Amino acid sequence: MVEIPAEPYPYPLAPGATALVVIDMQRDFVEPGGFGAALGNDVSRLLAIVPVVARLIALFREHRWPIVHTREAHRPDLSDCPPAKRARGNAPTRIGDEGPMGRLLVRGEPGNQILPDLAPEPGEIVIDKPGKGMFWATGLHETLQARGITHLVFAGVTTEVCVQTSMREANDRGYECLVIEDATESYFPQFKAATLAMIRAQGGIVGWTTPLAALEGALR
Ligand code: TIU
Repeated sequence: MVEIPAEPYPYPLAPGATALVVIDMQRDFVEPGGFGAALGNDVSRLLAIVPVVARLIALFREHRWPIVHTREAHRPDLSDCPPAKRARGNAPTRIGDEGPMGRLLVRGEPGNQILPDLAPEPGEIVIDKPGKGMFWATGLHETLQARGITHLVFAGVTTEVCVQTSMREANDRGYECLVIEDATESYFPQFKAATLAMIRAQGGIVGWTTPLAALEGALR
């Protein structure tokens, strides 16, 4: 175990059994004209974490530890998109509709691609998930179990939606979870702060939080 300075107490990272999970760093959420913008959000805040997430990915590649990249993505026929999800918000442009970066939140479309600066490398795990959480209808738990992964380090967007949902799902499946504070972002700064606070409250009821510099310092 390597002790990582974290809140609410040091995180016991298990070398060889730890994977990085980068949640939904796709154009749909970070660039104008995507799904995030269609929901009425100012997407510009999210771009700022890209260099930090890139540093975190580099750290895991340096150690040759597994990296999982997720995308929120639906099949082109939308058979994996519940009608309620598509209808929610009553937005003029919805999941599956044509936008400036192709069909919103649909697999293979330009907007559904991970940002070039954070692109997966061969051998890394890429998961298309139809929900907010990374375990729903993806088979990811079995993939991680087959590799002996017990610890997950989280990054990506948005903190209180797909990151938090995935981290809570992972916690219920027995994974020890650490979220990197400056490698995640929300359209709403107050939601990010509240999410990090509730994750580490009550003795780390969902997991731990720490800045990237603390992880780098402990691992290098
Ligand atoms: N809307 C919002 O904040 N997030 C999402 O819809 N998906 C993810 O968080 N990836």
